[in-house]
Amino acid sequence: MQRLNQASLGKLPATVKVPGYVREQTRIGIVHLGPGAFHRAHQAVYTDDALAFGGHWGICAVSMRSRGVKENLAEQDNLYTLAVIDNDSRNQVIGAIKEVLVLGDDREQVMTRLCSPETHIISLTITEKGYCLNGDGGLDQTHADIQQDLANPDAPVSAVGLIVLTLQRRFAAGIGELTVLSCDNLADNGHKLARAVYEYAQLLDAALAEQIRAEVRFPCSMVDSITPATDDALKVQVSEALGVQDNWPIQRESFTQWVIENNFSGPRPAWEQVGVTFTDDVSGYEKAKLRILNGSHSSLAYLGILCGRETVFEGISDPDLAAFIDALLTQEVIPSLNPPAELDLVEYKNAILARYRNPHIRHLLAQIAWDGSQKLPFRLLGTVADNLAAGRSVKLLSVGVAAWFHFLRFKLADGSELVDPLANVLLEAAAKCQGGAEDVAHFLALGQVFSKSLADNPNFVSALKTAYVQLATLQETGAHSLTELL
Ligand code: CS2
Repeated sequence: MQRLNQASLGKLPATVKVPGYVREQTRIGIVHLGPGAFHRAHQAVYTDDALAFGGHWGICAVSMRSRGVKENLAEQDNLYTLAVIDNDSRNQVIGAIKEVLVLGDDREQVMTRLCSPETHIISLTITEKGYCLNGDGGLDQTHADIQQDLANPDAPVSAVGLIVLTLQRRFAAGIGELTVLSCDNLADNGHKLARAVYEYAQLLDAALAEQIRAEVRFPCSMVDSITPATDDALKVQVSEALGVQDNWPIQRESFTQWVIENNFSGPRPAWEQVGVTFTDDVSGYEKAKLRILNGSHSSLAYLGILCGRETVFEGISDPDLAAFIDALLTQEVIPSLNPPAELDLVEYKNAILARYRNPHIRHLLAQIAWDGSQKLPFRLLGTVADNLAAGRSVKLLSVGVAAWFHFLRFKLADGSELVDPLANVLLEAAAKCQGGAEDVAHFLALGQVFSKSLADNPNFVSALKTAYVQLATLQETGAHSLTELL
């Protein structure tokens, strides 16, 4: 079967949407760090649609480590298919990514792109762990990548180090204008990235740090679309629909949302023409999404796995798990939020739970369970801290955190890989557990995850211990025992 590429683009069925601009004539204006499935299903799609409104906004995608995206897209002229898997399923070929580079292999080309005067935006989806942050949201100077970069500032391996080197060279060439756009699931993502970049630059050159603070913009953004990992079934389904072989399609639900802070130092694509919301304050949208969607995702992942469920759909289809998640959001998450006037949180919560019930999407709980040490601080622990400070309940939030503890013990016993940058210390903590309430102290001692104020809070510790003991038999009793927690 012929491959999907520039030559076969004109032979696709009329039902397949193809780039609405002259791709060969479009130059690169964005460098994106971390071109995983989410970037290719979300920002690259918005940008592909926006290119129909003009401008040179082709994307140079830079993988920080893996070669997979470059190797798989190279034979397709970097074209791939977005398969929207929903009631209104459709296929769209995305052409916005013009070039894929790997930092370790193509460092010189990467720097050329980053330092080009035609590059106006650096965007990132490097996941929470890619920011090298410590427990209070600042740069973790002890992080191995940061240590490496401070010792070798001209050959950075971290996103922070690469951004600072880029800015240093752009300033030296008189190209100060640049916007750095975080598209990751962190609260205050742009501010956190700016702080990490500033703190790293200060360690190298205080004047550079000040120039970055004065001239470079780091807008916050909220991103949302459920994007399960690509599997073989998708490759077969898409290749049959297109009539050509696409070895690297991506899938997502129909719902997609991008809210970006109005804070650019130069030009940008016409994203507002294709459904992106621009606002002066992203925080209300961002916190609501992180706490309602991602907080329920993580709670459902750990509880669902302990109850033997494999996908989000299976988990939310269990009436006891669904009742628990709804109670968690209604009783403890929504009261912690102060949303924009136009955002009705009950409607928003119900719409998210309806998205979980999409029978067409096979979203693995095991994928959501990755990197819990990096996710839970933003998804559950921030809500815990706010509720404790306000005298509100943390009982159900603690169930999600305690379920993570049991999940860690399950992974230790099971011997399967724990995907988490802190896997070793997490499994060491799990190994100290005996099964009783005192186990909680071993996890709370992990300062990279739990702030001292949280770990020492008697109300939180008590709620965690109660939940931990109640969940101890969940794998045997099943989700019905969750009803006793409500
Ligand atoms: C999920 C997110 O994998 C996970 O941790 O919770 O990727 C989630 O699907 C997206 O944030 C939805 O916008």
